[in-house]
Amino acid sequence: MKIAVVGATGLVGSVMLKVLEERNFSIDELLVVASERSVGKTISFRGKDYTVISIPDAISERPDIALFSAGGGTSLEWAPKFAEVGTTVIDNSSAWRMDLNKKLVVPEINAHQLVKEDKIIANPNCSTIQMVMALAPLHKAYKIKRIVVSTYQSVSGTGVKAVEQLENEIAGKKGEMAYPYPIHKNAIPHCDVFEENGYTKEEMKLVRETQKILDDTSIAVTATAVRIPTAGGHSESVNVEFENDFDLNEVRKLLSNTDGIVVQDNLDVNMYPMPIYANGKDEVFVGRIRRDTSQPNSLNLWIVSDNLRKGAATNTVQIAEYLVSKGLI
Ligand code: A2P
Ligand code: 11C
Repeated sequence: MKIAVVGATGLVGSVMLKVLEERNFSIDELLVVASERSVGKTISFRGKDYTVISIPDAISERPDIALFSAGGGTSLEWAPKFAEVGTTVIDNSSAWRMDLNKKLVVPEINAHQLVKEDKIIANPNCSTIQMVMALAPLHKAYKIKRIVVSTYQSVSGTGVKAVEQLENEIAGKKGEMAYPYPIHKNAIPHCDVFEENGYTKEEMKLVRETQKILDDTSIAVTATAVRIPTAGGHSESVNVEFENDFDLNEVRKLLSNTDGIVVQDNLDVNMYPMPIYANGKDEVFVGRIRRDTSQPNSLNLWIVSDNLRKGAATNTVQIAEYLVSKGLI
């Protein structure tokens, strides 16, 4: 298997390499790819140094799989060119997610839709992935009517500059600003850009991607996405109304029995998910599971996951693993 990691010098790209290493993904040849600025730099993988190459050079190598995390523009321009030479692209940007001809995949939920002909496969947004991971088994059991979600997103979701802004502010140093306001000691209700409807793009990803992944446009979703001064790991308060009533113990059992979900919910010992513990892990952590007593058939959940792992790199590598295991490459 010849694998290219496009955006290998970036935050997500470097976690992709780490995850490929940890999961022992079978690689005969690795291509590390970034912008012209980085060509010639070296990146270490499994104890060996690899030289960063450009996208055109990577395409001429015709890799079997290209894991992309190099921004939407790069992906729009270059993913089709990889596909033309027979490479299967798994793209972490927002470029292809809502394209009617592209699949938006969380392996635990809908990888079974994938076929050999899918040459550009979209990886969902981090805040969507962790939410649908917890909601998919509940949707199957009780049918979701409406979701109200508020997010508490870490600075690593924005990128290196935002991580540096937080570190500088904590250290009392001046530096470049990734956000329009200080993030240290603050909460900014503004993730990604604003759309005409008054919501941010991040909030609308939670609406549109959830409906696409759960394959049900009747699910009503409303979201508020907030940036908070955590280094890594997104948290979400999720209120969900079902068509049918549920039993809380059954909800706990369904979540506990779902691959990739860890239930952390024991109030006697103050056990609930938190980003400092979810950071660096591949699972989605769910806690504070309780009935919404203000209306029938409604549930509250607190969902936390590492946005760079299950929210990005791990999910992408899992899609690649699925393709290989099913002979779709
Ligand atoms: P580079 O480091 O050379 O700029 P992040 O998400 O952390 O900002 O990282 C973005 C990644 O995408 C980096 O690896 C970056 O490479 C890469 N990248 C950005 N623009 C391009 C481009 N036009 N062609 C190839 N790689 C790109
Ligand atoms: C954030 N979810 O934390 C974003 C980062 O659509 O892939 C990833 C943006 C995207 O701000």
